[in-house]
Amino acid sequence: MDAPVILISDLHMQESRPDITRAFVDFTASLPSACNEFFILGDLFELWIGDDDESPLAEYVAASLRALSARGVNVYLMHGNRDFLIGEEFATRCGAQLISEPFELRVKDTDWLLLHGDALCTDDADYMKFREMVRNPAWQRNFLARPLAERQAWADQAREQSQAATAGKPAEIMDVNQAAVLELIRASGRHRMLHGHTHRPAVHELPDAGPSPEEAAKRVVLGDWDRNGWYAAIDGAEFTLQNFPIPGS
Ligand SMILES: [Mn+2]
Repeated sequence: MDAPVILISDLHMQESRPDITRAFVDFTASLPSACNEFFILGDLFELWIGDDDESPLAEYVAASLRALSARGVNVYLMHGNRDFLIGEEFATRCGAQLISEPFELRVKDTDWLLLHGDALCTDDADYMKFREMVRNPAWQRNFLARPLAERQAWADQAREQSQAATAGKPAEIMDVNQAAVLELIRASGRHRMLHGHTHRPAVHELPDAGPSPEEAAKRVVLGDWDRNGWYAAIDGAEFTLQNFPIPGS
């Protein structure tokens, strides 16, 4: 893992999974000094209803990222579909920079495109409609102005509805749409894409979208943290996708 860029996503941290929180804190503490940039590509938390919802979990996570940042590592936070309400205040507490997607990353001479991944799941029309609503700044301002208890109740209900809807959907609808992937690669002119969200860790070769007929474009998918933790390490054109067991999971 001696690479300048390390990326993770989909930890879904919550009070009921202290094993994942512990694994995350250990992971950040053990990042090698060769790591200059650390990216969290969304769904760091299972739920985020506003930076003013102070919890021991949030403070614990912020403290570990602050320590990482104090060691000279640049920490970047991208929103996921569960923690899209993380704001500048929490990012500052983490010593992190909030980034929007798609984020264009250059490592040595290689250009990467980073996303959470939900925006690529265009086959799920209901979800895309929901996403458009909750990513709207006016909706967010209005939501964040409501009392915490009201926000929590809304989130509980949204999660129940989402679980019920997900149970009835074929698996391929919740994966990325191949045309959306290719369109983004072509429009950006970048041939390496990395995202999480789908919980289907893999490295996909896209022969038709590469920089030349001999070279395929690549789509790297991070895994979610559950029994195993996942990360990608990027060093220019070289990269690895790794996992490790989470003790006590
Ligand atoms: Mn997600």
